[in-house]
Order: sequence, then C-alpha cells, then structure tokens
Amino acid sequence: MNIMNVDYSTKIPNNVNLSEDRQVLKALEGWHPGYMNWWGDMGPEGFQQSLVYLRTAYSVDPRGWAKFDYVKMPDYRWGILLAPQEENRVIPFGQHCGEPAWQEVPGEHRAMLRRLIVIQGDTEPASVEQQRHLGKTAPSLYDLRNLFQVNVEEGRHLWAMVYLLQKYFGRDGREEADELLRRRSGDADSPRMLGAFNEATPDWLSFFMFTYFTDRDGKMQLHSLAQSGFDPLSRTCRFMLTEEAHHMFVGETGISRVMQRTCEAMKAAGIGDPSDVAKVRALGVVDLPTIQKKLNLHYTLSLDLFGSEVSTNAANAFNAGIKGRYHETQIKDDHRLQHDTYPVLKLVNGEIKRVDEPALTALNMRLRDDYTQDCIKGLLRWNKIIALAGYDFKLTLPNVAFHRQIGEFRDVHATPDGVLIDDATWNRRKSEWLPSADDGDFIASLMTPVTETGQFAPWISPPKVGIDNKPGDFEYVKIET
Ligand code: BYC
Repeated sequence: MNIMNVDYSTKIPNNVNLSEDRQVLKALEGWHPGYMNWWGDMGPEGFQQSLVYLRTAYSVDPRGWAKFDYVKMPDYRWGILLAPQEENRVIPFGQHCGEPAWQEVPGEHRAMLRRLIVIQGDTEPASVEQQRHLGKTAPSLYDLRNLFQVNVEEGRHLWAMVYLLQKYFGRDGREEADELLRRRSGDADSPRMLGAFNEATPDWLSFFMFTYFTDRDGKMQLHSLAQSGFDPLSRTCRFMLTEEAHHMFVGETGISRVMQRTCEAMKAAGIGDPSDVAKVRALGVVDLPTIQKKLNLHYTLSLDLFGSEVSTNAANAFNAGIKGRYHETQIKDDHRLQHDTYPVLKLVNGEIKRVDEPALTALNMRLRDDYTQDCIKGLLRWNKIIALAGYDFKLTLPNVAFHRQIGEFRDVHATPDGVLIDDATWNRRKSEWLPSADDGDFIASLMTPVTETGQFAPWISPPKVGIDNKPGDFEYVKIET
C-alpha cells in the first residue's frame, strides 16, 4: 500500500493498512457507532443536513494532501492518517537517545504513554463540545464553514488517538477509547481532563481567542509528542500538525478582522480615544479594552495547560524518550539534560523571581516559554492594525502570575503587570482585567447570525482571501431549512 495515499475502501479511510489488520479494523468499526452518536449529541448544533465546503485529507503528501468539496458533516470521512515512516529513525532524546525508535509500545513506559495519549485525545472532542452552539450566531457563511472545518478535524484528531489506543494498548486501550466518548466538557460528574477544556466558549470572540491561544498549546504539545521515541505517536502527531495550522489561522485572522473593523468604525466616527468603551460600543463594534480582557482570559487558561513549571512527570516523560522538547532535533545539546539548568519563574519570599532549576524538571516551563514566543507574533500583527489606524493602544500578554489555576502562582493574585495583590484588591479589580458579565452581555448582543452569501456581521471585516481561493460571494455553507 502507498503510504502517501489513503485507502477509502474500508469504512474508516486510512493509510495504515487497516484492511489487513482485521482486529484493529473490527475494534474501530465497533467504536464508530458510539462516535456517530456522540457527534449527533455533542457536535455542531443544527446544520447536520447542510452542505459544507470542507477540506478532507486524501493523502499525507505535503505537496497536496487535501481536497475541497461540499459534504454533509455526518458524511465526513474521518480517517486514520500517519505521516510516512522515516527510515532508520532513532529516539532523539532521553536515556534511550540514539536507539532505534519503537514500533511497539515499550513495556516499561506503557502507562505513561497511555496517559499522554488519553490526555491528548480528551482535548479533541472537548473543543467540539465547547463550540457546539456557535453555528447559530456565525457572523458569515465563511466563518461558519471555518468553524465546521475546525470541528470535523478535531473529530479526526480524536480518531487518531483512538487508533493508537486500540492498536497498541489492547483491552485497556479500548476502555479508554470508550471513556473519551463518555466524558463531557463542563460536566460536573464527568468533566474533560484539563481545565481550559471545561470552560465555555460563549461567543465568536472567544472562539477566535481559543483557536489562537488554546490550539497553539495543541501545536506545542503535538510538536513535543511528534519527537516521541514511540514512532506511531510521532507519525500521527506530525500529520495532525498539518491540519492544526488552519485552526490557528482562523484565530489569528479572526481577531485581526474584529480589530480591523473596530479601528475603521472608530476612525469613521472620529473617536480619538479607543478606551472610551461606551462610545466605541455604541458603534456596534468590540472595543479594544474588551479584546484585551478576552485575550487575558484565554492566554492564561492556555498557560495552565502546560502543567506545573517544575514537574517530575515532564522529567520522566523526557527521560523515557516519550515526550521531547519543541524542535528537539534542532537543538544543539546532548538531548539528555542530566547536568543542565533552566531558569524558572517562581515565587520567592513574596516576589516573582527567576530561579535556575534542573533542566529536566523545568521542561513544562521551557515549552511554555516557547509557546509565549509563538503567541507574541500574532500580537505584533494585531498591534500593527491599531498603529496603522493611528491609535495609541497596544495589546499585551499578561504576566504569567496573573489569573493562574495551575503551577507556581495558583495560590496568589497578581495584576496583568505582575504586581502581587491581596484577595480584596483582586475581587474589587478583576473585572478591569477579565471579561465581566456586562462585557459578555455586550458581546452576546452583537452575535446575530448572518447567513446571506458574501455578507458579514457589522462587527467583523471580511477576510482578505477566500478559502480555497473562492470569491467573496461564495456559498461556503448551503443551509438546509
Ligand atoms: N488541568 O506535573 P504536572 C490540544 C494535572 S491541547 C487539569 O504539573 P504534567 C487542543 C496533571 O494531569 C494539547 N489538570 O503536569 C487544543 C497531573 O495530574 P495527575 C493537549 C492538570 O503532567 C485545542 C497533575 O496536574 N495535549 O491538543 O507535566 C483544540 C500534576 O501535573 C492541568 C497535551 O496536553 C490542567 N491544566 O503536564 C483541540 C499533551 N495541568 O496525573 C485540541 C499531553 C496539569 O497527577 N499532556 N494537570 O493526576 C501532557 O503532556 C501533560 O500531561 C500536561 C501536564 C502538559 C497536560
């Protein structure tokens, strides 16, 4: 079988030769009805009979891997796609550094590997659940289509992790695969595993922030897992990253378009002070201070996804050769980190200080630092939009001590500038920094759906180019009524 092209002859499209792997095929076919039930119950609300202009992966060849066509979402071909196997690949880090990559699960690291795959798998359906109501308030057919593209691909990423569980982990893998369909985002009794995936995504500004900041955690984690010595996980994550890029594009351009529209409206109305919230809101656009608050919320929820700054879990996963660093193979060191240190932000006698920690236990902090660097790029672009419009306002990333539930700073309160404050001050001032109920109500008031071809809600600019180079009036979703 040609690994580049996908076999569509089985119920589950794949490039892993499922037609000759009857046991796994049977397990996946057994899981399929439960997945479809989950999609029906928890996938995008409404629109299941609409024709959506979606891309589907038909190959893993980087030169051309997707095709676009109208598909009803339940008919989307969720497939198992792994990047091609690299010949003679070796484990690039940890105590097994330089040994041949594993094609089977190494017994001694089985539990750790399964845990990481389950956590990764759990986030995928969680995000679909969080976004399921957004179709009803989409600002355009273009945006509606992008939402559904993101959703079906998160569904495919769930399939990717379920394949690994069912192929390589036997009975407990199958049980974990069932559990992935049982947990629910935000459920009091059976929540999703990580904090940010139990938060609401109430409006489209949150959706854009989520796809910019939280999907970017996905990017960093997938990059780290793509380095794994367990080759099937590495190959799976490498292909997932191809799809992931579009999700972050949706976030970055979404926020750009909101800001573009706000700046245009402020200029047209002759507003000189972008912080005059009431005046800006009266124009029916989102004011920049509210965008900053949403950014503060989603960035900090996403920082929590990196776990504690100092973590023995992270050290063990690295030592074992299971989870590497961002761009591990490009880093020039011994890839074992036995004697290295890394500066970690910590709370020392009530002050935020950098302290050198063993590099092995500081791996979460290091990945989080790489993440922050990656986040800044979008901020620079967004701030350019404001500057070009002639306004003196800059979006910034809040200090890492601000609004944290995990790690060093979870028990203290800090301002976005990193000044430690007491509980009373926090409670009095937090609505200056995080979206308040009033802010939510205002944003909700803007969220009226626009379903005419080529039209956009007045709070967001049209995109510069269409998906698959389609013209501005393209009917991205043919809505069934
Ligand atoms: N919420 O040593 P610690 C994506 C738990 S997103 C709740 O500090 P560790 C996507 C932790 O589980 C990427 N619990 O951290 C994006 C542990 O519990 P146990 C998803 C948390 O283990 C958008 C305890 O605290 N993939 O793909 O080094 C749309 C101590 O843990 C949290 C991954 O995350 C939290 N935020 O690091 C769709 C990759 N943080 O075991 C998809 C796999 C920590 O003691 N996961 N805890 O009961 C990992 O690599 C690591 O498990 C973590 C945590 C980075 C999550």
